[in-house]
Amino acid sequence: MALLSFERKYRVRGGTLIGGDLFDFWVGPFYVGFFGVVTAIFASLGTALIFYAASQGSTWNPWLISIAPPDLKYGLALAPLKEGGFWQVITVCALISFSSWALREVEICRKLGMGYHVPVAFGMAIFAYFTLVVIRPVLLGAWHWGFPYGIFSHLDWVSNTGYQYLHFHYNPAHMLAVSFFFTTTLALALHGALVLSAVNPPTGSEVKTPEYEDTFFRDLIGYSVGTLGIHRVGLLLALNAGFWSAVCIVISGPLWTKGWPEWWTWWLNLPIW
Ligand code: BCL
Ligand code: BCL
Ligand code: BPH
Repeated sequence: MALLSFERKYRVRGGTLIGGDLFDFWVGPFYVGFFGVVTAIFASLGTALIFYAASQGSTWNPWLISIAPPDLKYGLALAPLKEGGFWQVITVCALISFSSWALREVEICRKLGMGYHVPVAFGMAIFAYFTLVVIRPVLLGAWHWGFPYGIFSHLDWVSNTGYQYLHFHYNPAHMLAVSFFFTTTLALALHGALVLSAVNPPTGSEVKTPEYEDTFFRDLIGYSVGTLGIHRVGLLLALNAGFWSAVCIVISGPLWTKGWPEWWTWWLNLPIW
């Protein structure tokens, strides 16, 4: 492997968060670590439970398999396995495996002496999931409000939840989240294209320096955010997309129970129009 000379320097013990030398080794290219073992156990357990719950259901059609959260009557209590209990246990397995995955990223960062930007960013995705299946259901008083684990059924949940508020596009936080997702893609399209245009020229022509990249944007829009700056912008955009997504769903129900178009009444009735 091309990186081997470098790897000899960092493939050393230490930097673990707990357990000292326990599981502090690599398997092929993969760093294991205590959290690697925890992730593997809970990811396998959760996946096995999905298959077991599916075997108790009515179909093996992958599009239709669905493990539903408990009925409303169970509130925030534990439900019998086949009536939402599977969903509850799978949710716990998922949360543990996602968090351990993030902590394994932290240990890798520590070994490499790098910043924790990647696990922090992943934390935003975990936070969005946690908001969907824990924070909002707890605020609404029942696990029932989590989303079902099925390829089609989770889309049904999104659609139904959207229409429950008449027109989800009028949710102001959803507007922000959608705009951030679009802007993130815009930024990545420009960044990916710009870098390739400079450092992957046709055979025979020279690789261009960052000054060329900066000049391109100064010529085009009068300003270049710079080679380091663009990564800050990208990270900020992506984290905001995740953050406002979590906000848009947690305020739907716990804060606003009517249709979202109605929320705009105060604004449309301002005496300035
Ligand atoms: Mg969803 C679509 C997974 C939460 C709205 N969603 C998808 C599919 C995939 C999926 C089946 C493609 C996603 C993708 O490319 O992402 N959704 C998924 C997961 C969660 C989730 C795992 C989760 O939180 C744990 N989805 C939600 C919440 C909604 C939601 C509830 C707001 C975010 N989702 C939608 C909508 C759509 C999807 C709307 C679609 O149109 C699309 C679809 O086609 O559905 C049929 C980007 C990530 C990657 C490219 C990385 C690779 C991810 C792979 C593809 C995930 C595979 C999941 C696997 C089938 C699930 C089980 C895991 C095993 C048991 C281990
Ligand atoms: Mg909407 C949510 C865009 C129309 C109802 N909607 C969202 C947001 C996003 C969006 C802003 C989902 C992203 C997200 O949360 O990611 N909606 C969007 C757009 C339109 C749109 C662009 C459009 O019309 C162009 N929405 C509508 C219509 C409504 C509607 C009007 C339906 C009729 N929308 C809703 C509802 C919701 C959204 C309801 C939400 O609940 C959702 C939201 O904000 O949720 C927070 C966050 C990412 C995650 C949750 C994924 C977490 C992944 C975890 C941590 C890791 C998974 C690992 C996996 C299992 C591993 C697999 C195995 C490996 C591959 C090996
Ligand atoms: O390793 C990674 O990437 C390579 C991490 C990751 C990340 C990271 C990582 O570092 C970052 C920074 C993000 N995601 C960021 C973001 C965005 C913004 C903050 C946001 C838009 C987003 N990720 C979204 C998503 C989505 C969407 C939109 O749906 C998906 C599907 C993912 N991210 C997926 C992933 C994984 C590829 C990876 C990652 N994002 C995390 C891998 C991981 O945690 O592995 C450990 C767990 C398993 C191997 C399996 C666990 C199985 C469970 C126990 C059972 C399944 C339960 C599940 C709830 C069922 C769902 C069924 C669906 C059909 C609904």
